[in-house]
Amino acid sequence: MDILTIETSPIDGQKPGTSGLRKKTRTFMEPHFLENFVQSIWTGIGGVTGKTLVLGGDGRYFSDRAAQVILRMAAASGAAKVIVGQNALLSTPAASNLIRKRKTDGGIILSASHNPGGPDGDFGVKFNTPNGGPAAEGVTSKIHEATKEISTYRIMEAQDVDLSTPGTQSLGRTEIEIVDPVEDYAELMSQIFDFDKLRALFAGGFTMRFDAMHAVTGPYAHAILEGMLGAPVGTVVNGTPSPDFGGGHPDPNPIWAKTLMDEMHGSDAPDFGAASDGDGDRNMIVGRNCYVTPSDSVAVLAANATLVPRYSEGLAGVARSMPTSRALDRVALRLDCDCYETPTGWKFFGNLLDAGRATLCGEESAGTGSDHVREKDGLWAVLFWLNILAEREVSVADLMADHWRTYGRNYYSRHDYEEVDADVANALVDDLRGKLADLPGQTFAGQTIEAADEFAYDDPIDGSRAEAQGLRVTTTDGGRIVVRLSGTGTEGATIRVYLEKAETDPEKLDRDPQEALSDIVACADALTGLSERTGRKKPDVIT
Ligand code: G16
Repeated sequence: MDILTIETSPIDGQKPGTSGLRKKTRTFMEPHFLENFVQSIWTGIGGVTGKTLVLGGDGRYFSDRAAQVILRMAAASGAAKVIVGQNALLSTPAASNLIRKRKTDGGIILSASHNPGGPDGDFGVKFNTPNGGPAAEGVTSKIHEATKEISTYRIMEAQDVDLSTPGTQSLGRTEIEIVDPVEDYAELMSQIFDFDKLRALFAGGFTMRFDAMHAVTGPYAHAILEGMLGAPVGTVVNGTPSPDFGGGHPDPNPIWAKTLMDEMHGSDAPDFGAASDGDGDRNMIVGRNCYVTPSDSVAVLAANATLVPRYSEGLAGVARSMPTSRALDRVALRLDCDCYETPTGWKFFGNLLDAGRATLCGEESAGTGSDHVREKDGLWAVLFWLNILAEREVSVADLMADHWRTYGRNYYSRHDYEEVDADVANALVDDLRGKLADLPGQTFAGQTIEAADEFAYDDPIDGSRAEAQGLRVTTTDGGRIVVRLSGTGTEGATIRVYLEKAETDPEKLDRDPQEALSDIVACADALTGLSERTGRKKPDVIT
């Protein structure tokens, strides 16, 4: 088979963001766009000659074409082997597991996570390193540098590889192994959790709804929840992956998973509800009339971890991204274990997990995970909750009430302003940055500022430093405001305002979060001038 060397030139805008390169699908479909980036990945990781890679994704529109291109480019550059999920499907945590389990040299995940798919939606390409985690900044910056210097790429001239059936094929001298996407992942879950206990839970009449949002977790949830654990058929809804996620927005939060939220707040609500996103790494947890914020969720998992077989000996440490609420810190204090604060982006947890410093990690953006893989893991979080509920025999609402009584409550919400003019958004952040030093002691909307800074992170393992990771302001009565721009959006800028208020008064633990946070919301607006500058009266998304 011929190997073609195609002339190309650098294309602007190929800088990986919070999680790989995310763009409009149509941008990825432009001539050379995908090929330039993939060749730059090869360059950034020192070539793929003789290497073994994993390839898969969430099945969104264009994944099938992209997978064929990547296989032909891997073969043209001398890869020894590519392990591909059947039909190019692999959830992000399943890909991470395969990369680790098969001791490969890394892998490529095709996904734009929770962003909508389809020709007018979003697409993404992410490289994960041999530890199974998203490439750290040292690697992504080499990839970015390569995109700025590229002049040719290599691709094999060949027919499509049939990815529809597990088995082994060859492409030139490269072996292509097509694997069942679910099998290895399901086995891993059965080693972590008490599956006998979970089977008994469902056999006893426990009811659940899992909304796979027409995304990649459907086959995993069908196989594990309904297959291995005996939950009734119908427990998993929207369980067949579709290239445009059924026309929906596969983001598991109260806005986009509204059908599930309505069901969980209805008169016939199941005992437990959950959802996951496009590529299966995010999760939403909801009990009967009780939505659990992602920040609370990771705190609950940490507090109850020893009930799960894999974590029965306790946790080495825990970690959360900076904007995530400090509910986890309260638990870590009681457990007497370290609690690390990292920048937004799962890649920052990798070193802590590899070094055994942290066992559990979590983010406000609906991500929780542990050292079992190097990605956040939606279905794992759901099984963790089920294991806790099976052991403690309480409802989600009672579990949360007990948690807050024990540890106090961190009221929390994130307000997103999407597709804001980039200049307006940058000016807002720059202006706030400029006045941080003078804020302490000043009062905004009745709230006195205690401290204000811009977050920077010094990685305790490799000593690398990440700067400009979000502006944070605390108030004298336990409030916190964080402002940063999203690194995953594909249109204009998304301003994220993270709002938090600590509460330990037992009489005040049961308030509506937006109401409990109203003073902090007003303070954030007075501080940033957000509503006036953007002309927005309210956020596009509240989580
Ligand atoms: C990615 C990252 C997460 C991050 C999230 C939101 O998740 O892996 O660490 O919290 O994006 O990032 P931002 O606030 O910059 O938009 P995912 O699920 O989108 O891959």
